[in-house]
Amino acid sequence: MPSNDAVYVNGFENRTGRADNHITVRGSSFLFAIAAVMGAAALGCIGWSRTKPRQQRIFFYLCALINFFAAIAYFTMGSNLGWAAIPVEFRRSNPRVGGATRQIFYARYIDWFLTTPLLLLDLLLTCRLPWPTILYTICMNEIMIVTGLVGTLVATRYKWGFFAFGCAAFLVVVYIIVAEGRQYAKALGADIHRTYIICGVWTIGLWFLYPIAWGLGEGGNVISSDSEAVFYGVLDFLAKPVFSFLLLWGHRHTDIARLGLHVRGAGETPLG
Ligand code: RET
Repeated sequence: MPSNDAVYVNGFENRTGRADNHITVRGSSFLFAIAAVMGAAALGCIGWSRTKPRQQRIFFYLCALINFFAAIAYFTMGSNLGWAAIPVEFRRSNPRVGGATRQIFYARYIDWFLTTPLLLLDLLLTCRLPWPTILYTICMNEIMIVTGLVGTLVATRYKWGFFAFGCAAFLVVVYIIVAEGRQYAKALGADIHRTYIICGVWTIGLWFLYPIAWGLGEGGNVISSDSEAVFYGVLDFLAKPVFSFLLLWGHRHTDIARLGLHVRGAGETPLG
């Protein structure tokens, strides 16, 4: 419960202050459930990695890290932590929110800041783009996340300026996945090409829904922060555990040496 007088219901401040309108941790069991799924997915990736020699495990480790970070983020949010009450200037559908505040989960941006570069690494190493392109894409991605976070925390309509910068950076990421990555993947043969296309289409399709969720939630204040949490929760489930499965399944026969990702060649280290 925040220490000031404000009363929050479903993430919206209720200024009537009625006794039944206390802060709820409603939604937390949903968030804990996602945390558990993410944790299980991380363990699954680690377990699966043990079927491969160490030199062949890069994609498994990346996917395990992605899901582990997310498990911690969802545990944080399920515990009703990692959020702040931000004043809202914008309001669309909910007349109660005039001059009020909104529950903003900044914890998810810490998660995204750490996990979206790893997701991109998964994808861009699959098509084996050159490192300068990978670095450039990841930095554009970080601009997208940070401007999204700043936009979320800004109370005035200038938040949409930050959103616009984030969208511009996002379009660069999309361009590299769609145009450059596809060409490189094609050159790596049918198996890797198929894996790249499946995971690339999955990624692009899902990632476009995040700015929509942002516009309806933290940006436009059209949906409550509970609905927003469900929206992002479903997206994160599809973009992390399901993506991990699709990618690792696609790579089940890939020899990492073909991607130039081995250090000394598979099986050549003293410990295998
Ligand atoms: C923001 C707002 C600023 C503009 C854009 C956004 C896009 C965010 C995306 C997030 C993807 C997150 C994933 C999480 C992992 O599961 C920051 C919402 C374009 C694409 C995939």
